[in-house]
Amino acid sequence: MASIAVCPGSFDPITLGHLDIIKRGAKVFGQVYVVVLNNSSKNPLFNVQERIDLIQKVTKDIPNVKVDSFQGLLVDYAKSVNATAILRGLRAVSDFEYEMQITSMNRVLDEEIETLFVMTNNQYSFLSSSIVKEVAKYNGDISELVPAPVKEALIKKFNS
Ligand code: COD
Repeated sequence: MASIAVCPGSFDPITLGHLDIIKRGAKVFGQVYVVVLNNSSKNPLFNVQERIDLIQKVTKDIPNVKVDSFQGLLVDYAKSVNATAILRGLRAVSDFEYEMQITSMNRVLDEEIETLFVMTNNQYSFLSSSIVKEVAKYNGDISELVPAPVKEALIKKFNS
């Protein structure tokens, strides 16, 4: 049976940092479900369908990646697709406390699910969706930060 991982996030929008984690995860797991979930502390710019469409566009060449969304607990989604792992990225020490908190919570909710971390690629260590949105909002160049379809969508969003 193929090993199945869930790669959860807000992906508002997906950046080259996210994509790098997804690609590396897809080399390790038989199947990776990239799932858009609600982070109650964030106020998204893109709606769920827009975020899904962008992720689908930029992962279409990775055969073992599926894109989905879920309203509810991550562990419930993971169970529904028979995933045994949650795949997350780590950028810096500043990520650690937050990641440790949600990892521990998810383990309390479901002790069977294992969270695995992929260390960011150095070139993306400073990159976040929030930074990208900030730069795009003031017409800065984001070509090196996001895939082309995401750049287009951000320009459209801030100019409509
Ligand atoms: N390099 C490497 N990794 C990166 C980079 C980068 N440049 N940028 C982001 N990442 C990683 C992040 O560290 C994270 O691991 C992942 O990519 C996704 O990041 P975000 O910011 O898009 O997603 P988050 O952190 O907002 O996702 C939080 C969830 C939506 C997963 C969480 O809130 C959740 O599970 N919600 C559902 C409800 C639930 O189950 N709650 C209980 C657990 S708290």
